[in-house]
Amino acid sequence: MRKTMVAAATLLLLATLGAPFASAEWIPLVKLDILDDGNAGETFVEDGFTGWAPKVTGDADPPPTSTTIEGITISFDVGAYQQDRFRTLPANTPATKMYQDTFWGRAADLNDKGLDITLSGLTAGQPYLVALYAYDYADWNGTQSCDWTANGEFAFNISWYAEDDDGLPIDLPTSLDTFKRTVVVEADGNGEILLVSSPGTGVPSTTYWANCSGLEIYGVPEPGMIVSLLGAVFAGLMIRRRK
Ligand SMILES: [Ca+2]
Ligand SMILES: [Ca+2]
Repeated sequence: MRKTMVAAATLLLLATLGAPFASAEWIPLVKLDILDDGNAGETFVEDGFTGWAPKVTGDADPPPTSTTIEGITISFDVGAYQQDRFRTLPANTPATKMYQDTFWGRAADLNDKGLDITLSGLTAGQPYLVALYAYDYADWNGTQSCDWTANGEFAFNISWYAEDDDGLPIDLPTSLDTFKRTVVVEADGNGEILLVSSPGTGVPSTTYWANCSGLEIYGVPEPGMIVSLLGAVFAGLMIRRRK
């Protein structure tokens, strides 16, 4: 009887301890600053991030370009054309190193696909927090707006007001988070998360480009870590009983 009560109390304690690990404790797995391949040295990489300059070709409909970090592969697939850009931001702009360089994917006419991002090598069914950074002040007259889905569900919109002919930016980042959006999504049965871009309100699909300036992936602790923690708590309880 007493053993049963101890076991029940232990299970309750374990469930209580385990709960925060299921939802709140995000562990950074990948922190990626997208670079322009003509400006790809360490000096261009945002503090705390890994730099990656995706391969850019002038070819129409090029194959996806990818990198693998800590076993997670990040792959960029464009609708028709790809470009990278390096923009000089005004002096003292916050998070300049993150936002001055970006990768773009352009749709073919009548094709909504600008840039799609596949994250693979994840654990099937596990939740991940994904953060996307996107900004680039030039090339657009008016609002640049992009909607993103994650594994088929709407994730977020990223938009800003771009330069209007004088070459000077209007919207500027005021912190690292200004043009960062996040979503929590479960990896599918293949351990993948697919981020798909489409034109936001007011952006015609025929002139549409989507971009990525940086990317972060956070995961929860593996189940094995929670089991180890719970085992330690259980062992502690048994030691206390023996005293
Ligand atoms: Ca950078
Ligand atoms: Ca960047």
